[in-house]
Amino acid sequence: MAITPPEQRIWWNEPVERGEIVWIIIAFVWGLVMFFMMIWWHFTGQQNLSNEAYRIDPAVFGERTDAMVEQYTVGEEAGIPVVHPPPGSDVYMLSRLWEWWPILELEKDQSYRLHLSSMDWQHGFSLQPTNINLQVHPGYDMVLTVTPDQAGEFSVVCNEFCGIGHHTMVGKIYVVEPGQVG
Ligand SMILES: [Cu+2]
Repeated sequence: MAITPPEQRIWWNEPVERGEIVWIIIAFVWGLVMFFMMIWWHFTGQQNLSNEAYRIDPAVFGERTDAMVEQYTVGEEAGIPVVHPPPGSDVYMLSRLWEWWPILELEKDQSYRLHLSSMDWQHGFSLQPTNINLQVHPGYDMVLTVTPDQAGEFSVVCNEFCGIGHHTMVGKIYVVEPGQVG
């Protein structure tokens, strides 16, 4: 059994068993396949997003988010503003203990530059029900060019454990038909 010590004290120069060497080769080759598939999936799977990242002072990110919220708020839900920024613009969503702020309302088939950052700790941006997961760090402006192709209500869940209120950290993105507000 594997949990008992080897029979010989000098065990490391014994030949590796055939079965073991076969498994090592299989695992190694599979690891290589998956490595190249990562690049392949990036182009064909539409899952691995091409993000850009820039250094930014959290306070500056907060100011930009505030400016967008001030200009384009169209409603409010449970104290959180619902913002409808113009298509093609830079849109901001910030994370902090324990919320995603604000709620974004985007138009279908329009492109936006979505900026994500954290005001405090590391959070995880998981967009439900799509398979999109991004890490959100304080001090980094994570930028994605997004074109929502499906109308509806999407939830943002924090998937990096960030403390006592982690499980309550949910946000929202609405995708509406072009030209529609609210
Ligand atoms: Cu979090």
